[in-house]
Amino acid sequence: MSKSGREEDVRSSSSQSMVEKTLEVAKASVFGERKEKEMKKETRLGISAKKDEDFPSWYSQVCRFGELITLSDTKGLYILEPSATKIWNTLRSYMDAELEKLGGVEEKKFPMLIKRDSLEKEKDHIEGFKPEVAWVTRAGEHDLPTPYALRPTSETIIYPYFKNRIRTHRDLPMKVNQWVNVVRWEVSDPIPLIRGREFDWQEGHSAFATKEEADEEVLEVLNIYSRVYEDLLAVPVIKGRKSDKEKFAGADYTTSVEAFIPTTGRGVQAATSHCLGQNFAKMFEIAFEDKEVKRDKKGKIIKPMVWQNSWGLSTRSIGVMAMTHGDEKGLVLPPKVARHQVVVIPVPFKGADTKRISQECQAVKATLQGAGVRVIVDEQENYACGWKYADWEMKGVPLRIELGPRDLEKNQVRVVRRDTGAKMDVLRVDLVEKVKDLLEVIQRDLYDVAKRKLEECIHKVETWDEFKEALRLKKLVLAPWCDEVEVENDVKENTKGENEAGAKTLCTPFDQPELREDTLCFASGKPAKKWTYWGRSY
Ligand code: 87F
Repeated sequence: MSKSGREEDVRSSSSQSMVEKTLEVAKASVFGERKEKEMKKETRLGISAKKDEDFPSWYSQVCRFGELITLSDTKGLYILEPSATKIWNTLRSYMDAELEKLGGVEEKKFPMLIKRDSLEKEKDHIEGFKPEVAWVTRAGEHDLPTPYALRPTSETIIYPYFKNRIRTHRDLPMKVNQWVNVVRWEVSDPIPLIRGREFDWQEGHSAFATKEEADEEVLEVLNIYSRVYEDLLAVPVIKGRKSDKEKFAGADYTTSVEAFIPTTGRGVQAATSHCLGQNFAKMFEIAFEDKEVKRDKKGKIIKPMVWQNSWGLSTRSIGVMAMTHGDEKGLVLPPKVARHQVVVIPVPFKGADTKRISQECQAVKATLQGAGVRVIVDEQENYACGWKYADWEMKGVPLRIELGPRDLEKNQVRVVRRDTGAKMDVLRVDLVEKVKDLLEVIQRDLYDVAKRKLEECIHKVETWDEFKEALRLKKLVLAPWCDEVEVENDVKENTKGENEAGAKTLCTPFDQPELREDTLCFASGKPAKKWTYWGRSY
């Protein structure tokens, strides 16, 4: 019997194929930032790093061998492979439909180059981000008369457009969304999909006549983000509000969905929805003539400023998904976003009617495809079945169907779940129903398992000692806080590790546990105002 307990496969794994694959890795690595030593022990044969021993290497291998990304010749720039683009396109379609329901959101596309003067017009919010801005300074042989920034975000190109387009209350609300790539020249070590120098995102920007409308939209969009994570990526998130220290500098307040990676004990900001108040409206002079025209003493029409929001979700979401569900064998894809939901693998052995097996595999494919399942058959002849099983497991395909001579005899197939490894024989007549059912079960189970792990990680503490201990245990710490920035700074300083940044506030969850009146801040001893999540973060 083979390792999988199935009929023996006569085609031994060809040594040529292994060499080929190893070479592939070597080639790919030339274009990467990885150290040579690291490269040597790594082959394409499997994930060699352990999730709970060396998470960074494990994660990098999962992203590359799972074929989400390929490294390019520049640090922090990645090639998105079909598995990742499929996920991104799925999120995009879902978001577009949700934004359509929200109403009035127009998809547009703004230029990717921003004149220096435009970018710097608005100094306050850009100040802290300046080191990350990348510039285009030459065209051909000549220096450009003015440098252009590669957009790191598009406020400075969209808000001048808002100023021109918004004249009266009839032009409001104005809501635009664009799906584009942005460049932020990070100096810290890149992490595939989580922190790179270029990434894809959608950025939404809206303007309203009233603060109430803006406030309402902030939460509506946050709820869409939460559903993208929970319903599509099967990743549980926490909705809440950022502290004043952690909010976007240009915003009145920032809300976010936060995810947590139990293995590393780090939080990760999964998407943000900002209420910008009238901050940008004042800077960019975005004002409108109201329904009831009011005039000043000199008879001049008073034009109120608009109320603005902005919101963004990026390809970081794919990285959070990979970190959440991936295991020792590689990537685990939730069925709703998987490019291939099912892989069919022929399992012939000596003397078997390989042609018939192949035909049946194609028939299974056709049946499932007809039922709307995304399915592929792996008929490569130079790889053994066992090798193929491991390869598709690495790529995270939710279900594997094995089909050999004994299955043919019994009119059945062997179905194997990627997430649990559970195997079952399914009669061909029941196949469509069973596969569809299993895909739904896997989607739900991935979420439930991740949700349970997240809940197990949450530690509610009330004292500094408890806080330190919870942090040491890599927990997501929920603590009563006085809401003072000095305390946040102190906590960060006092939790700095040798090689790791200190803990910070992740968010103040909307879902607040009861706060007894006499509850004190875990760090300052002053009266606590709220329960807030703290942790190290990405
Ligand atoms: C990096 C360089 C320059 C983040 C930057 O979150 C500017 C920035 O403004 C910058 N990194 N930000 C904040 C982005 C805020 C906001 N923009 C629209 C979003 C959602 C989409």
